[in-house]
Amino acid sequence: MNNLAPAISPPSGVGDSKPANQAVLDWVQEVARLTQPDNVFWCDGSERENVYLLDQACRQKVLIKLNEKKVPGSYLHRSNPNDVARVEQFTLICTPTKEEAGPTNHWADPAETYSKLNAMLKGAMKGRTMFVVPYIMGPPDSPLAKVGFEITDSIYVVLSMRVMTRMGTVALRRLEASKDGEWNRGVHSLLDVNPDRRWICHFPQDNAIISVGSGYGGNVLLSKKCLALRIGSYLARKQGWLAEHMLILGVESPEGKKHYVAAAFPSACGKTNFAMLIPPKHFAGWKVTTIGDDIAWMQIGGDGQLYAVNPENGYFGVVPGTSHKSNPNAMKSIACDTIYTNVALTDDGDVWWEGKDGAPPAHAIDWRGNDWTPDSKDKAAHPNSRFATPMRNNPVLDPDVEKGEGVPISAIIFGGRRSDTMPLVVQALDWEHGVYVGATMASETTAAATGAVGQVRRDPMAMLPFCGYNIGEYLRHWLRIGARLENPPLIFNVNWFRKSADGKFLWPGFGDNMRVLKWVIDRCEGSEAAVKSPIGWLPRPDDLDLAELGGFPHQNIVELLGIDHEEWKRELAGHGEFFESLGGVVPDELLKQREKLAERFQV
Ligand code: GTP
Ligand code: SPV
Ligand code: MN
Repeated sequence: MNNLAPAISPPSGVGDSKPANQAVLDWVQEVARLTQPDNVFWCDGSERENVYLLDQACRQKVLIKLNEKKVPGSYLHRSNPNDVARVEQFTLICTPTKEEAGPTNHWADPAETYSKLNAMLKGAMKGRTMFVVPYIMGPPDSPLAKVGFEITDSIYVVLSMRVMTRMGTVALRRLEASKDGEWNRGVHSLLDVNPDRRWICHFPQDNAIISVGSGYGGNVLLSKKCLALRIGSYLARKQGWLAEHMLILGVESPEGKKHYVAAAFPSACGKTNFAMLIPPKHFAGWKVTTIGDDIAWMQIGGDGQLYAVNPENGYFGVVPGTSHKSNPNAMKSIACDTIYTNVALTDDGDVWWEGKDGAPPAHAIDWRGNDWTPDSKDKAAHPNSRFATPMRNNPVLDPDVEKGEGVPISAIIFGGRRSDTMPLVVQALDWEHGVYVGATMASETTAAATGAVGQVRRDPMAMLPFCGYNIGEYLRHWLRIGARLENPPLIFNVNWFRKSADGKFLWPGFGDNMRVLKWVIDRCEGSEAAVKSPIGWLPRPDDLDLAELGGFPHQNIVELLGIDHEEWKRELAGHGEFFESLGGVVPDELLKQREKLAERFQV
C-alpha cells in the first residue's frame, strides 16, 4: 500500500481555514520554506473536510474502504512492513544536558539534532501536500488542556488525528482564549519511510516534537505518546501535576456508590481491556465505565484528592485477541467509523485478525497485502495491528469524560506481564511504598515496540519509554505529589499473566478481573479483608469473590496469591540491580524502601 501520496488540490472551502495566530502562521511558513510542499492544507475538523480527505486517501490507496454493510464508515490502512511499531532506540529526548534526559532515555544535543533533522527535512515535502492539524488534548474547558499543532505530509495521520484528538477549529478557539498562548509544535514527515532515517525527537524546553521516517502509530500521532506523555510529563513536573500511561475507569456498585480507578500497565498489557471490562454475571448490578484507555493527566483538587482527565478523544487499541468473548465493548466500539491498521482483509471487504470470533476465513489478504489462508505460516494480522476509533463509539463511555476538572481517583493500580513472582494483586502499605512498587515494576516486552518480545524488563510506572525527563526526578515528583495529597489514592499492583509450571495462565482475566477490582474497591471502602505480607496487603483466597467461576481450580488461587521466597530473593536483587543501573538518581526514600522490604522478608 502506498504511504507516500502525491499532493492533492482541494476545492474551495476545503483546507483553507488559516488561523489568525501570527506565531502559528510564522512557524508554518518556516516549515514550508524548509520542506517545500506543493501546497498547504489547513484542517478545520469539519465533516466536509473529512469526507473529502477519506475520498482522497482511498483514491491514493492510502486507505481501503471496507464493506459498508459489515463495518460502516471504516477503512483499512497497511503500513510499510518495516514500520509496524514504536521505535524506542530512535526516540530521543533533546535537552541541553544529558542529565536532564536521565539514564533511561536516549539523549541528543538539541542544536545538533535540529540541524540533522533540518537536513533530512529539506525539500522532503516536494510533490506532497503539507497538512496543518490543530488539536486539543483534554476536555476543552479543562485547566489541564493543551493545544498542539501537527504538521504532517501523511493523510493517514490527519485522518487518525481527527479520531484520536479534538481536532480543528475547536483548538484554534481554545488557543485564542488561552491566557498563556502556549502550544506544542509538532512536525512530521514520512520522508521515504526508511528505518535508517527514522527519528522521533522531543525538545521539551521548546515544547516541540519532530518525527521523521515513520508512518505508524505512536511514532507519528504526535498528540499521543510524544505530547501527552513525553512532553506532558516534563510539563507536569514543572507545573505540579502528573502525566501517566494509565487507563481511567469508573466502577459503580449496585447501591450506586461510584469510584474511579487509574491503572498503569505497559504497552499491550491490558489497559484497553480493563478500561472496558464487563463484570461477570455473578456481579449483576455492578457497572464499569471508561474515562480513558491509555493516558491520564492528573492534578490535585481543592479537596486534596487526585483528579484525572483523559487527554485523548479516541482509542488506538491492539486488535489481535479482541473478540466478543474477551472484550465485547471494544467490538462494539470498532463496529463502525474505525480506521484499522495492519489487519487482514477478507474477500467480502471485512476485516479479520487472530483471535476474532468465529472460524478464520478460507481466504484473505494479510496485513502485508499477500494472499493468506488458514494454512499460511504467517499471521494474517500483525501482532501490533491497531484500531483507531472515536471514544463516542464506546457503549460504556463514562458520562463525566468531558468534565474539565476530572474525576476523583480512589485507587492507582500498577501491573505488568509477569509469568512468575508477582501475585494476582497486592496493596502497597502507603504512598511511599506504592511509589516503590511502581518504580520497580517489570514486564515482558510486547510487539508494541520493535525489538525482542517476551523479555522481562523494569518499566517504572509503565513509563520507561514515555518519561520525557530524568527518571530519578520523575520518581521524586511522585513522592512530592504524595506529600501534597491530603487524601491520596490507595496503591495496588496486579498481575493477570502469572503462569503455572506447565506454561498456562493461572487467572482467567478479562471480565473476571472484576473480582480483583471488587477487592480493590472494598479496600478503598475500608474493608479489612486482607493479610499483611512482606510485600504488602494480600487478599486471602476467601477475601476474593470467586463464586460462579466455573471450573476454576482452587489450587490456582493459592498459587496466584502465593509469595515464593526464592523468587522474591531474586526479585529483590533485580530491584537492586535496576536502581544501581540508574546511576545514583534514585531518591533515598526508595533506596530505604528496598532495605525495608528486604528486612520484612528476614523477620
Ligand atoms: P497499548 O495500547 O499498547 O498501551 O496496550 P493496552 O495496555 O491497552 O493492552 P490491551 O488491553 O490492548 O491488551 C493487550 C493484549 O493483552 C491483548 O492481546 C489482550 O487480549 C491481552 N489481555 C488483556 N487483558 C488480559 C487479561 O486479563 N488476561 C490475559 N491473559 N490477556 C489479556
Ligand atoms: C503503546 O505502545 O503503549 C500504545 C500504542 O499505546 S502507540 O500509540 O503506538 O504507542
Ligand atoms: Mn499505550
